[in-house]
Amino acid sequence: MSNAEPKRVRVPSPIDRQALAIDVRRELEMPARRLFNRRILTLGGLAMLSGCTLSDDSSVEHFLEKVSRMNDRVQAWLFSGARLAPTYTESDLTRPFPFNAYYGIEDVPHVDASTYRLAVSGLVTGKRSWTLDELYALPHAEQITRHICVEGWSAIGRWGGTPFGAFLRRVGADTSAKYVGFKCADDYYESIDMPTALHPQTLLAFEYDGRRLPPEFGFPMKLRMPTKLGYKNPKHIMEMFVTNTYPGGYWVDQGYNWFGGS
Ligand SMILES: Nc1nc2c(c(=O)[nH]1)N[C@H]1C(S)=C(S)[C@@H](COP(=O)(O)O)O[C@H]1N2
Ligand SMILES: [Mo]
Repeated sequence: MSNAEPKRVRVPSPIDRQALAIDVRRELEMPARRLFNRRILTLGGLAMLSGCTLSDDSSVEHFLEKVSRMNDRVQAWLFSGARLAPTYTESDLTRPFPFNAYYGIEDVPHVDASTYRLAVSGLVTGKRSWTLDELYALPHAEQITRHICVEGWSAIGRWGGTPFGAFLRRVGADTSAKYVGFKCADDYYESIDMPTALHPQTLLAFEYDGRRLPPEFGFPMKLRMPTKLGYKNPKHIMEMFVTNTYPGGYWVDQGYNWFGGS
């Protein structure tokens, strides 16, 4: 048996393959693709653009990573703080609204409202923690928007809370920093780009459909961003921090695209 056996292309693991499909589909859907020759944006074309050869597992992984990072840059470049996601009316609401998490509904964390404190840290002048009553007293906004999950469903819901950009300014956040990171009451964590954090429709949501956010939808609060896919919207937020160090995210660290625009 010679040791010159050709390297075989191994199929990426299921999560990578899923992430690849999402990213490549998004890449093809991008308006920016018109900048390129349509034909170059095949898998082979993307491999060429990213300077990767798909000859073994680690190069496939490297390729996936590169496509995803290219995708982040294109999405960040196309993102406009002024472009609003579509809004809907009461009659469009999806009932019942679906629950989703990386675990079943019986394992939803139950956060105690009386002892809860939201910790705000990192690049902010007002490092402190907030009680729920203090947060509920902040300016109120509502939205009826569509939540899109990469698992292939979408649903229209109504959320109430406080505009996140105004909250960031109130806590003296350095809005020239790159990221806002979140830690949740389950093992979930996420991070977003500053332009999305400051987008007018980004809401720190305490309510679902006019009532206190129920446990399954993220009590005591979730970040609701109609400009981003479902997995970018953290529920059960316990801590948030402003940073220039890339914090990643629960699904992102398993291969999903970080920008995650919808
Ligand atoms: N803390 C936490 N946040 C989370 C998740 C999770 O598992 N834990 N799942 C994400 C995903 S993939 C989706 S689609 C939405 C689901 O939100 P919903 O239960 O309000 O529909 O929450 C997102 N935020
Ligand atoms: Mo999702």
